Amino acid sequence: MSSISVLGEDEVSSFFESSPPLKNMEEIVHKLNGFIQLNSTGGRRIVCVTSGGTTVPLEQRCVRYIDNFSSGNRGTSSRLDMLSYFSLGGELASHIAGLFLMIHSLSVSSFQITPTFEAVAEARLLKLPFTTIYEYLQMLRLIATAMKDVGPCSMFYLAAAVSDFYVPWKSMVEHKIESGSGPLDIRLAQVPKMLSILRTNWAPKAFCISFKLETDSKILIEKATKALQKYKVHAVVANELSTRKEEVVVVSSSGNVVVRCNSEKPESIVEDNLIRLIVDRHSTYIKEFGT
Ligand code: 9Z3
Repeated sequence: MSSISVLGEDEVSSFFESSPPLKNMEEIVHKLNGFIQLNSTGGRRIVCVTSGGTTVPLEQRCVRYIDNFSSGNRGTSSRLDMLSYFSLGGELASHIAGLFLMIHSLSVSSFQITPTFEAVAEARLLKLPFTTIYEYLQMLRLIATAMKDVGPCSMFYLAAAVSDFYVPWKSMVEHKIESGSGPLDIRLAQVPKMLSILRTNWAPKAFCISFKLETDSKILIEKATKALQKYKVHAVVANELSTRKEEVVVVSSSGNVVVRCNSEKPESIVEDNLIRLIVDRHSTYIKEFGT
């Protein structure tokens, strides 16, 4: 078996070839390149935070769609925590700043950030909205390939809830599916996993954090461990739907770390401790790369 088929590269290529092209592709590329050029200096980091859920349209002129659950809180809170961690200094000297590319779902209202942070983030934040799985994955590929040269200073923090199943564009009906003729049968194809390709081809030197969501806590850690091994990401943040705001487990080759809110601080959120851990690990990764 060739390495190409192991990575599922054929499935990935045919997914992109058959996807409807991004409407504002040129504008996105322009913004992206400008952003990276402006910010990839002096060892600064660029973090791509994805947030929100992707949709799977059922009709090309979409009236109905299948949605992946996500309120967008994880992505937004994580980004704000990264921002305050970077701007408050601490272990990170002033010449290193946090920069953010945020893919967020249009349907997520919690994306709004406070004016104070907005001011800090100016020119340091590029927001790229997505709705469908097609838009999300095309944008992720654009970002990852554009960030390739940022090397170990780049991070992917993939908190978006990404559809596992979709209707391929070519087999999707154009017009609104007619009702009134009994039950509807839809066959969904599997969305090819892009994480391996991101790690091996798109941005191989980037620090990469993915998330694993389950509703059955009994299988969560096992699934996260499998994802870590299969996709060779640097850590998988495992969370169970009902407890995701209180607890996550960071699964990595150095062991599993349970991360919770600070019990003595009522206003504390799990992201405060999660981001500290992830940013510290990224610092170590950058140092190791440089030696
Ligand atoms: C997550 O697991 C996120 O933590 C949540 C955050 C979506 C649960 P909220 O937005 O929730 O704060 O309401 N994201 C990743 C989910 C996902 O699609 N993971 C894939 C999987 O589990 C791997 S790429 O298979």
